[in-house]
Amino acid sequence: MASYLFLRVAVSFIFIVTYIFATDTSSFPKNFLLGTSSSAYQIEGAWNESDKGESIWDWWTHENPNFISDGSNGDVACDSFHKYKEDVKLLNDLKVDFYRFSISWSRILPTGYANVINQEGLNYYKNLIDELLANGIEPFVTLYHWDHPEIFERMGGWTNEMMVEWISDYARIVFKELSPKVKYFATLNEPNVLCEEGYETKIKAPGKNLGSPGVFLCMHNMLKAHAKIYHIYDEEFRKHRNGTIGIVLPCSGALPKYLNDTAAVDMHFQFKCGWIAHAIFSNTGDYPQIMKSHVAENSKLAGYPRSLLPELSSEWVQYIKGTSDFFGLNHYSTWLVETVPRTKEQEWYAYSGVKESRDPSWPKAASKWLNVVPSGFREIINKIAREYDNPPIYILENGFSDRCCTFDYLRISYLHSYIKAMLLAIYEDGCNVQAYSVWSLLDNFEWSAGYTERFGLIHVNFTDSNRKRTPKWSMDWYKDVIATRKLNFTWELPTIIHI
Ligand code: GBH
Repeated sequence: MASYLFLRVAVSFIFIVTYIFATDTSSFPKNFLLGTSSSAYQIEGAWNESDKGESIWDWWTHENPNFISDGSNGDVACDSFHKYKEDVKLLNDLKVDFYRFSISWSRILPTGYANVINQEGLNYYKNLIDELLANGIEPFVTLYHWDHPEIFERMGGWTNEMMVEWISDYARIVFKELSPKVKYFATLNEPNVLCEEGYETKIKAPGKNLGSPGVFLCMHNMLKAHAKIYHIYDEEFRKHRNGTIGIVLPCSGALPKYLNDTAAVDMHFQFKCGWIAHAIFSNTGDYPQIMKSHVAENSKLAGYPRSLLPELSSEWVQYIKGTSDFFGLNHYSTWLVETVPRTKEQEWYAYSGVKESRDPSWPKAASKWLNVVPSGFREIINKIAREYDNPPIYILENGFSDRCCTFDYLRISYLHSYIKAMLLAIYEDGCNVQAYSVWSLLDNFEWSAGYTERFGLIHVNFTDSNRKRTPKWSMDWYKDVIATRKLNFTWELPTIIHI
């Protein structure tokens, strides 16, 4: 009898202890950072105020309004240049730990070159930073989010290696002026999206169609530019706030269309995410081997005397390796991938070895490329952790688009399921994710989709000259997540909803 009682007490004790100490997989780890993200051209407006110079996006949208779904542009956008105090108030209401925004190069350097510094432009960012700090929010500064000065584009833009020098001069000025107050920097946002959509498919500025060789060259120069900016910060400015700096890469998820086709998943990863990531985060550096041999073979087959993927000298390989304190990950959606043979009539450059498709059962967002697949998020976090020795990962963009409405339960459902997947990657799989940021604080200029696709936690009325901001339901949801540092089941909603 006594021993039975003892057993009961012991068992209850074990239960209680397990309950108290068990990892609560719906709570964020200690010191985890939560934020929201934006970019200069998409929100600032004031395109020709404060002596700002012309950027490629000003030029592209003014010259080619037909490339933008609603013929619009970022001339006014959310007018955040004038309304930044209101934006910070909203951020303060959310109580985010950080706010990621980008700097417009041509606002600070109207000629593009570092010969003339525009004090008025600089003051805008200094005021924004002061306002954030006064509200207890860390500024997270992206140096370059696709909007370089138009003058450099006339000289070839990212296909001209001089861009490495020009952007380094600009970065040095930003660091000199802002690094005393800024702890978090991102160098470049999503090089491959800009290189592919801006220099090959004409979806984004500068709207060139240079084929794969142009994309290879653009990536080559952006990779070098990133490394140079990192070294400048590391050697000359890190000491100011013992800050941290890294690159931001868009890595979509990849699930095998046919069970066990891990080759397709890996090939997809190396050709997208690995292209830049391998050179920076792997132990060996350089472009992924599979990509080097694949492109070399394709180039040879097509009769070119050398591979169209430019070579990185061993000096550059060493110089680039290790130049990111964190893996900045932008993630929205997932593809099904399969290995496909090259067809006879296919041009060499149209063949990468993998084909992407979508599962028709996946719920969709307003953007045609965005499907809701939270398991793909967990998968890609794991892939990055495995490939690069578990680096600190900052999720710097994750979000969902719709076309209207402040009652945005589909956005809540998306964000909830994606954060849940991320927390599983942390707790169940041991991945080192340290920060998460929602794209975006406000509805904004969604590049070639203009104002037709909305990603904001806050609705913006773009026909109102005052650009009235109205919090959506998702803002309340995120506020609750931040306040409780937890995903609360009371918000859990059915995820399978189509629009
Ligand atoms: C981010 O990039 C950007 O950093 C941010 O500025 C942007 O507002 C946000 O996404 C939402 O789009 O299928 O041919 O139509 C996300 C990168 C954008 C890359 C869409 C692939 C698909 C082009 N992705 N793009 S297509």
